[in-house]
Amino acid sequence: MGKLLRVALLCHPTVGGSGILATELGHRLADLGHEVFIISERPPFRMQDDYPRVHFCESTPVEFPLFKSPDHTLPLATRIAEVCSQYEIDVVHAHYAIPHAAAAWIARELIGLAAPPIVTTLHGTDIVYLGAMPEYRLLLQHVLEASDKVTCVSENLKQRTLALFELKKKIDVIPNFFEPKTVVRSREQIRVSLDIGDEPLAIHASNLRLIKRVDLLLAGFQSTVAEHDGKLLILAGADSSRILPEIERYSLTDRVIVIDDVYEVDDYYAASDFTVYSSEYESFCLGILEGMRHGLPSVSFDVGGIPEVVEDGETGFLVPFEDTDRLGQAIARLAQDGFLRYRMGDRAKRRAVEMFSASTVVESYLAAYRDVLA
Ligand code: GMT
Repeated sequence: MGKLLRVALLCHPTVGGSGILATELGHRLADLGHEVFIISERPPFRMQDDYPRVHFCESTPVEFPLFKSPDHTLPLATRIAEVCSQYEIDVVHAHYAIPHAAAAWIARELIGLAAPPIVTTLHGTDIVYLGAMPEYRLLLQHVLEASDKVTCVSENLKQRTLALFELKKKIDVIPNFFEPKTVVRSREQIRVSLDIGDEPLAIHASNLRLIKRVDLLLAGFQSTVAEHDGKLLILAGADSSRILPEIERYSLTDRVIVIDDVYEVDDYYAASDFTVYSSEYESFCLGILEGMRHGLPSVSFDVGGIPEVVEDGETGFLVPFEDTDRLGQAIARLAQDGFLRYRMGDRAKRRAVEMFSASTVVESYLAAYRDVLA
């Protein structure tokens, strides 16, 4: 084992894959003996309290009468520089380019020669949406080039990045990982709490942002609802009131269960039978991987990096984007066939363990750190 490192992780605290990944990476690095400093506005939602060697360093946005909205980036840059100097940080790892890679770059200017190297991990919308916006383009191009290393969570995101920016920098693909937590409540207990019996249960866990296209999810579910008795559980990592009228519009109130603010997802995956996603883009789709690790096959659109996670017909079904009839048919197929669910779910779990386990992926990040420190 190489030298133990002091790593500053920058991430969004809100519900979303980039924050989840960064936080879990922090926990795993700490398990290996490294010191981790998570710099964010508030503790990320999956950060565990009192975790040995994981320190939370708050960065406070500034409200000032002359500012139209609070300034987040400049106080963050200042905080990164302080933390780097105070704790002798070896590597700054920015998850999600805006504003984190930009703030890390400003911090490096503040620190000067003693500044630690910057590793930037791109997660998806930071490139696919923000990267395409003229307001960020030049800055993004600059901070990506200025990072000592850039990583992407899928080959698809790498190609999207290279198509948008003229980068001399090489991009490494390091996929996401997921390790389940111990299930606390049994499948039966969860099902009783949801007031359901043993009917097939599809699960969708997300922050319900527009990109998740919950409208298409409901349309797909509704299209074959007469063919099976399955239910759909939506774990909302954001205010679900926006989607409730839509559920009514599709006459699905007795078939769709929505729960807000679920942070411990494992019990719900363990009580479910397959995952369903209908996003218009996903660089990876951590939710599908979370389900796979619990032995759940998936149904989703064939977009972005999802085909790198899901083997179509083997561990899940991929259908063309916006084809809600095919989405519904795939849902019905899994809902009606317990043996198929079991067979595909078993393969999905094996694939998750083989390709997307913490041990392999955390080692790849450590190799990236060592590379920039060499
Ligand atoms: O919506 C989210 O979950 C946040 C979002 C993002 O842009 O940060 O997640 C992205 O990062 C996750 C972790 O790498 C990926 O699993 C998601 O696919 C990706 N989301 C998109 O690309 C839309």
